[in-house]
Amino acid sequence: MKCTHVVLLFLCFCFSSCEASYGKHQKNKVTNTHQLSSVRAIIQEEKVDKKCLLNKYTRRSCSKVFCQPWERCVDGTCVCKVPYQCPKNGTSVCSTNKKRYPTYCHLKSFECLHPQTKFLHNGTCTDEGKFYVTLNYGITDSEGIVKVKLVGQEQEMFICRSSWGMAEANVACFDLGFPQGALHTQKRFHFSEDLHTKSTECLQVHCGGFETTLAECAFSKRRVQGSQDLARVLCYTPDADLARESFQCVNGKRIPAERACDGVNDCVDQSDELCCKGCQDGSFHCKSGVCIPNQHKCNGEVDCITGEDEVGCKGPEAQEGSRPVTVLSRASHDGLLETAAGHPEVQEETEILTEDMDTERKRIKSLLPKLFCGVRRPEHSRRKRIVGGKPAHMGDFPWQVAIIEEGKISCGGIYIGGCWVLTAAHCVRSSRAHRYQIWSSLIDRIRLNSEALIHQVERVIIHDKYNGTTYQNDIALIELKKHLSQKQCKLSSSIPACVPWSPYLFQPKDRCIISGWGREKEHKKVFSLQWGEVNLISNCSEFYPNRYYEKEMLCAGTDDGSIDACQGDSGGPLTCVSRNNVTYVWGIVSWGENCGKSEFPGVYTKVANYFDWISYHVGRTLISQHNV
Ligand code: 4AZ
Repeated sequence: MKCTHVVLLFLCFCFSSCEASYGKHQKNKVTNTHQLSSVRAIIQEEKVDKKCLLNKYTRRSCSKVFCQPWERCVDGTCVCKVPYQCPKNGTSVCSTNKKRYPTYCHLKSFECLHPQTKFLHNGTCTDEGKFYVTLNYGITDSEGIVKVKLVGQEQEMFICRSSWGMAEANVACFDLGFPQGALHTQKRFHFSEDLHTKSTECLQVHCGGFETTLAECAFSKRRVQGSQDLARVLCYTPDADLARESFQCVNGKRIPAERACDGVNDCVDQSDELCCKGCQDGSFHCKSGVCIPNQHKCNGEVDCITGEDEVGCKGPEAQEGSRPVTVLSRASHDGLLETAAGHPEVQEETEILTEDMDTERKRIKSLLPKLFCGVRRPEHSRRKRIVGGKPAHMGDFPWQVAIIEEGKISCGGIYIGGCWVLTAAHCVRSSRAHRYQIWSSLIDRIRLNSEALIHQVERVIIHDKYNGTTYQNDIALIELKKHLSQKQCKLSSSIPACVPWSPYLFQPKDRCIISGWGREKEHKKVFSLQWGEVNLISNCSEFYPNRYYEKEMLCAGTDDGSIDACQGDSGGPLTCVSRNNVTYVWGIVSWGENCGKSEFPGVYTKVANYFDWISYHVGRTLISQHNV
């Protein structure tokens, strides 16, 4: 195992040095092409998660990425919002059909539904507003040096090469009618020298990667710096000859294999960055298997659905912005600076010509309603203790509830907001709804604490595919009765746990917490709420052959089996905390062979698999954390 890594590291090193010395040693490169492509194939093999690829995830798969603010997540896919669902704040923008929209979000949501209508410029529409992109001096229609005519500028202008990356090239090609974007950003062309001498200025451009026209990207003007300073592009056509190992994007585009999992959205649909076991240099690996560019780390916007790209950041002054004009981060000996796109750039005055719609997109995002869940009150943040069945204190598990039947705690449950409690189907029966009481904010069932509240049950909803023999779909919802003359349920000391919307939020080996009033190992009765830390376990069918259903269940336990759920804990929570400190109900205590045996870990209902079922019953707005 170690040996393979050493070999691979060496190959990686060789691969990047070969790339870096392109031009200087082109002959060597040609002779080694075959060798190099097999190296790339090995690297590619290691990086990409093939099983994940079968799901055909794209930038619209909200179990992998966040939707845009003009989209909402429905059944795992980002779908267009209708314009009235956009925040009202903002200034008007003009579209290509010369219509004015109250905000950028309104226009983007309209465009999402009617793709022929695109952004033209900020402000109200004027007659002289014209924007277009052209390719020049290329041999075919799909390649050339990029020229742009901006709204409010009289002349067409070249784009500076230093600001030109795959994000910008993809948008330009898309704008030009190549739906699969660009293949290359720096293709060499032969053109006459006087081309440069004529143009003394070029346009710096920066796109966020979500745009459908270059008009949405930020433009500034600066002096041309040399003969190679103009941006060129080769747009992708289906007959593009890659002549080497390729990665097949979900949209059908083929990209060189080594460009998968490098943080750059080469595919346009992002499918090359969503199923990665690791990421190449220059990019950051989200726990959810997504590669994002390093510049997106600590930029003030959460990119990883698991939140870790904005954790441990040093504050605004240390944040790397996203516009090349401001992201002059690495000075080198010759006075050149490296930009976000990795191109050297001379620091000099630039004149900003168009607004940055990426900043506007972020601002719109910040205006969207936020769901409150999974965050304890600060005074109740649980003190860290050693692993073991430990007594809980008031406020430690504000989502934990007890189901009382005939005066005894029969099961646990999880408060998820509104009047709703989640539990295991095997804990309850619809016909017995009137017999249950739900106790919230309870710690000790003998010595009652003042915060404890008793709720009657309005109805019980059992999953229609619950199987009492196999314990498949062991999930149920309990709706609490509202107090007379009140429209809402009052669970004053309770806080809802968040319902996970994606199966990629937590992974095997992650540490999570179980809690309940269930029995101890020797079947000793327990009176006060207990908790313990367990690890998520993969390949659980090894422990339970023919009884474990991967899609619907998950396993958790400790190596020695010392921490486990037991009789009476059923229906209660297995909660996991994301890197940005949000608590999710990842599992519901369901079953297991005995208690506390390392060879038989506890089995839990995989809540993420039931997000749509839960939201169907409780309402999307109650549990959706993002873009309702
Ligand atoms: C039960 O009987 C039960 N060790 C719950 C969890 C486990 C075993 C039994 C897992 O409710």
